[in-house]
Amino acid sequence: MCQDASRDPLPNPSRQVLRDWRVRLGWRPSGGVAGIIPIESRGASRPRMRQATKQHLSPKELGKAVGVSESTLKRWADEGEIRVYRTAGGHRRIDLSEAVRFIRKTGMPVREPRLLGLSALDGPFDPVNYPADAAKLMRAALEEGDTSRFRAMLVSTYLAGRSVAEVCDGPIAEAMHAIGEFWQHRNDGILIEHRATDTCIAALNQLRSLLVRPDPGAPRAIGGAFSNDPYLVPSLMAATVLSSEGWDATNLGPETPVDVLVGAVEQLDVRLVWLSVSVERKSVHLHEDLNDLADRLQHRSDVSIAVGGRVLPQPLKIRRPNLQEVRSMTELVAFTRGLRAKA
Ligand code: B12
Repeated sequence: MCQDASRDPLPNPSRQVLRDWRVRLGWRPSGGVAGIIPIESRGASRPRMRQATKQHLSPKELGKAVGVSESTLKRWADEGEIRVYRTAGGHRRIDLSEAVRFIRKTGMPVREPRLLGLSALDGPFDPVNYPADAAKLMRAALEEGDTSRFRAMLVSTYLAGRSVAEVCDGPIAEAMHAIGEFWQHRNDGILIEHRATDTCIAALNQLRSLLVRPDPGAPRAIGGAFSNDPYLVPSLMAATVLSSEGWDATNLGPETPVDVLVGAVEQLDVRLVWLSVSVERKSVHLHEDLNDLADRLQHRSDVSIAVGGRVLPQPLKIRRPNLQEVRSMTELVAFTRGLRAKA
């Protein structure tokens, strides 16, 4: 059954496989779900120490973590279900990102997260029954500035088979939008929104580090926000979403002038430029920048520009063949899958 499951060509685990695995392994929701975060010493008397996240695992470690024997794991490796490499001494090793891919594909719950260099997610968060209260619990973690918990929630949701785009458009955006109201009626509102931004960045970067590295021939994407736009999270989300789709994505972040974007396209042989627009400017300035960028990239018929953002005028008043409006991370995925299908 396991081997059939892991041959499933679909990127996400089927519900049935997940259920079967839960029954087989006697998993209980309260048993802890993995969130890939660096192990932190949590004991009251111990200092809080942060260790590097494990980058590779032995078959024994991964087997124990997901509740199968080392020999089963080795067999799966030998059958090509999970990619391994060999150390100089001939021992099998598995990249953490490959372990994550495998866990997502098979839908196996992680029983011993600490063996993967993860910490268990305690408390009532069930990434499988998402989105029942994911938004509420993620919002609480963001509001409290509980970075460890938020990272664990985000990663466990991803491990349970959710797409990065759906989590970004759903619970994270909802939580940040709700937190955005605080400054109007709470003295600590601005503190909370700054802290929540930092927490989101930490969690998204953590997730990015777990994604399978792009193939050497993967198409490149770069993006950010124009000058005078300080918003960090939306562009980082776009980079994470594109990475999860197999793009080699570089986030240039906020305050990126058109010149820099154009230079990067040439230097890095880019196929896609994304832009996030979060600050209301006179629409004439936004249109000037977009026109300028579209003009300067016009000679590159293989380069597309995808523009989105909370305050992007709707509809956008300019129409250019190389410019595409994308209103959400989910739309970005659809658009870029189309691009890759055409290439
Ligand atoms: C954090 C924050 C800040 C931080 C930003 C820190 C940083 N460096 O990133 C700081 C402190 C700088 C800040 C400042 C201000 N802020 Co502010 N801020 C926010 C807050 C809480 C979160 C922003 C965020 O990260 N959201 C999360 C992202 C993921 O959501 P999103 O942008 O909607 O993105 C989604 C989609 O739009 C889309 N998308 C976005 N970009 C792209 C790009 C592509 C390519 C694609 C495909 C999709 C896409 O996908 C995302 C996921 O679904 C928002 C609340 C909100 N509603 O977002 C307020 C908010 C934007 N701020 C607001 C205000 C008023 C201000 C200030 C004027 C005063 C203040 N509160 O401090 C200043 C002005 C700053 C400026 N220069 O203009 C208002 C704006 C109101 C309005 N009229 O538009 C908001 C809405 C809060 C509110 N409800 O009042 N802010």
